[in-house]
Amino acid sequence: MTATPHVLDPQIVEAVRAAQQVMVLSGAGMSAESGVPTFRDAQTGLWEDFDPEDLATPGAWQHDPEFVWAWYAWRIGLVRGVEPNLGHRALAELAQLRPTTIATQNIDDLHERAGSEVLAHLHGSLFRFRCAECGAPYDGAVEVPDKPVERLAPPRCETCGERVRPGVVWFGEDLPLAEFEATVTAIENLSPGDVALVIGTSGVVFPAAGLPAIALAAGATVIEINPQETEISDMAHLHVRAPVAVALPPLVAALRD
Ligand code: BJW
Ligand code: ZN
Repeated sequence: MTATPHVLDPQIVEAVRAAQQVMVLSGAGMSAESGVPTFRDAQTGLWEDFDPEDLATPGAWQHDPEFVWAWYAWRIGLVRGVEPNLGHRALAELAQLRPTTIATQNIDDLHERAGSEVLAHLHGSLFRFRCAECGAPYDGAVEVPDKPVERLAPPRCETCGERVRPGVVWFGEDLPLAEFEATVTAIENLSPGDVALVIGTSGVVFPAAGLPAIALAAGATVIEINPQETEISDMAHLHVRAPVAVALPPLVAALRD
């Protein structure tokens, strides 16, 4: 006998079915089943002795830009080599069934490659670069070695000749203001009966971790999809304790009927 997957908890299906708007707030767990390690997973290979929280900082870049650039180059290669998972694809289908807005903390492009439009990449993108000195965007070539290397010289800015840096948001840096404000506005515009899906985030990094509270204040039903309990679990009305590629396809399929 096949057990009914608890993701099909009728309350969850009914909540999403009744929603006029769905807001998706995704984090690293969204891409885990594509083969992208979550941020707080143990790192492997050359970076196993380093805590990503120490590498994703302006201080790490100041101290050793070639080491930090090599880490990002490796991650660019990793993401280019993987595919959106069934969870990403289900969300792209959800947008055909209900008005759906996605704001992600992820710097990968897997939502877009699954066919979703993304309102905001709150922590930037692996595929955007800018000068660390003058801030000019950099569209030139970026070398991605076949194998991980410990150090790699970042490209040089075409305007001022200084180093180009990843277009991501490190600790202590500002989020892209327009994208953050658009996200807050989209959440504030939710109405009672609408749904916020909080997917695959540990809820420890602010201000993104504060967004579910805004959805709650707007009266939306907050649904957490995460195999683990998190810092923001208490805020959610409903929980799906399953990985995204297991949780989302049956939920979206149930809406289709
Ligand atoms: C699955 C799964 C599966 C696994 N299916 N789920 C208030 C209080 C305290 C501190 C602060 C505060 N406000 C600001 C701060 C300081 C700081 C901060 O938050 N520090 C805390 C750590 C204490 N924040 C900042 O400095 C931010 N800047 C800022 O606030 O500027 C002021 C400002 C405010 C408002 C507007 C404008 C400006 C910047 C934060 C930058 C974060 N950057 C990083 C690195 C990006 C580049 C890179 O990747 O290299 O972003 S850190 C890292 O954490 C990355 C992630 O996006 C982010 C969040 O991680 P996430 O997504 O939650 O992943 P994990 O790994 O933590 O969790 C994965 C989850 O998935 C787990 O729960 C698993 O169970 C689950 N999972 N498999 C579903 N298959
Ligand atoms: Zn420059």
